[in-house]
Amino acid sequence: MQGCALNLFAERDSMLKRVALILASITIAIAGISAQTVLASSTPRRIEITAKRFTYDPDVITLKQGETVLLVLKSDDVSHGLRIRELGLDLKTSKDKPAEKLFTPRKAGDFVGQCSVFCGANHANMKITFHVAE
Ligand SMILES: [Cu+2]
Repeated sequence: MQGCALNLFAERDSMLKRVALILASITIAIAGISAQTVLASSTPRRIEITAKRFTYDPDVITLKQGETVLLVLKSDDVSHGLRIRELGLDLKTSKDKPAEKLFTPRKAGDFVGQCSVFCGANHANMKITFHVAE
């Protein structure tokens, strides 16, 4: 009789341990997922654009509406800008001073950006397209 009670106690004890183990695993899994979420939202995709008389490289950028990205505009020669009025974007850069800006497109569509700092004869034709997907 006493042996039976001990056995029951041991069984209950091992079940409690199993439950505790499962709960611990779930907690770790949830913590992992939220850590990933925090990491994903705190490190936006970095997009580097190099401006050079009279082009941008790349000259087509694909973004997602509502997704924040870090735009980095560099220049290989003189001062340049990048302005897209419809998206409220205006960056300016000079040769040794890249411009960095967190940017979240709020509208979907194709938007043509233009250099906003006079940089020479073909300045008016210095264009870039932002393709913002829904
Ligand atoms: Cu220009």
